[in-house]
Amino acid sequence: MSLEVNLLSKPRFDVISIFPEYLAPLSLSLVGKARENEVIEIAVTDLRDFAEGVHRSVDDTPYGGGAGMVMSAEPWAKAIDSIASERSSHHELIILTPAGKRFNQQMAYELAQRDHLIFACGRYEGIDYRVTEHYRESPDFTVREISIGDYVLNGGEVATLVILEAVIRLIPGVIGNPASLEEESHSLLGENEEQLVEYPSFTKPAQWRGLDVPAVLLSGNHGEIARWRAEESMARTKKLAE
Ligand code: JB8
Repeated sequence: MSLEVNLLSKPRFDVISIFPEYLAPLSLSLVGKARENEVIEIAVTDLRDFAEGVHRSVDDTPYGGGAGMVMSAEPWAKAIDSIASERSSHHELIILTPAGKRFNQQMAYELAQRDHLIFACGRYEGIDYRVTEHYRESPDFTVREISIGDYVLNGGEVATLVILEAVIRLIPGVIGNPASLEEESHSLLGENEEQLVEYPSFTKPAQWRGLDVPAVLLSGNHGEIARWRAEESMARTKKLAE
């Protein structure tokens, strides 16, 4: 899998939410540093800035009945159009929903090559589906409905944090040691092309609370070490399938 360099413009990430404070972790750690170093740009937009009326309402009752509220299309379209109008590039609109395609490492590699990602974080029973339909009709947008797993969150914010962390660490210049990314990108496939889990890691001391580091790792025999790690990865992957 290739990790193409973005030569034209720095990657831009927009997040739209009614709880912008939920995205505060994007100022921390590796992602926060990448922003400070201007390798990437992230902006968080409050959906309510695009809502009308004294109450700045962003939701309404569902057609067809049922519990809960649905987020109205118009504030979303105003926010998305405003964000898109600031950039000439193609826009990848990512709508978080439990009904979306399951996020995986392959998708992280794909998204890491895009210039502009817009994350729409719904709440309540989700966003009026015509928002998805509308942007799917636009040649300026690719719309992806994504889920991070088979459980239900209260909204898309935490899922967005997960996806951004997985994507941003793959962008050239974000991680200090690209050798670890290179290793990650082609070491983790088994004989049937399945994703293998990592082998276990150990550091000093060699004995700790009666537990020894596997002797092969102290042997200095790099061929033996590589073979041991591959076997551990395969055994652990098989065990997870039980
Ligand atoms: C309302 O579990 B989730 C998820 C749940 C949500 C919304 C978005 C994503 C919006 N509930 O992936």
